[in-house]
Amino acid sequence: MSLPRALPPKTYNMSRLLVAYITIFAAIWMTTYGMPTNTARCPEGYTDGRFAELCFRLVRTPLSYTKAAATCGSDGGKLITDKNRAKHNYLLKRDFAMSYWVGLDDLKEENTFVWSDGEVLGDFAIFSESYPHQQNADCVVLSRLTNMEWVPSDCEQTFAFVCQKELIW
Ligand SMILES: [Ca+2]
Repeated sequence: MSLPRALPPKTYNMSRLLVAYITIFAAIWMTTYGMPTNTARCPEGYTDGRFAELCFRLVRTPLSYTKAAATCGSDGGKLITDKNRAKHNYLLKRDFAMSYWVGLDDLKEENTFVWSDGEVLGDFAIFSESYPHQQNADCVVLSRLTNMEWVPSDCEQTFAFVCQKELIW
């Protein structure tokens, strides 16, 4: 009486062969297409994607706030937000333009500032003290004149602006 073998030698060879095939396939794939994890990309016309999975589009043509917001909206973007210290430091490093609109205004209700994504202004607010808020200044500029602090401005004035959109995964 002979004992049954636990694993026939043929099966072992087959699995080794399979591993070899997969390794070769993966090597060819990565040489051709790069690492498979690197799939995120910015929407057309937008770049970066390094901060909080956001991509940006600088428009140097000065426009009024409403026209700037509409321009961003035309491809599904929104005027850039500046909601916390980390984002603000990032914007300083990017150095987009001399001065530009951010998506923050109190057009609907005086002194209730709302971001371009609908969120009401939180604790992080860096309005420049050298420009006291006036009632007709309903829109906000990141201004080089105040070391890139926020200056409430007449929305009909024209400034460059930055649109933002999320990375595509
Ligand atoms: Ca106002």
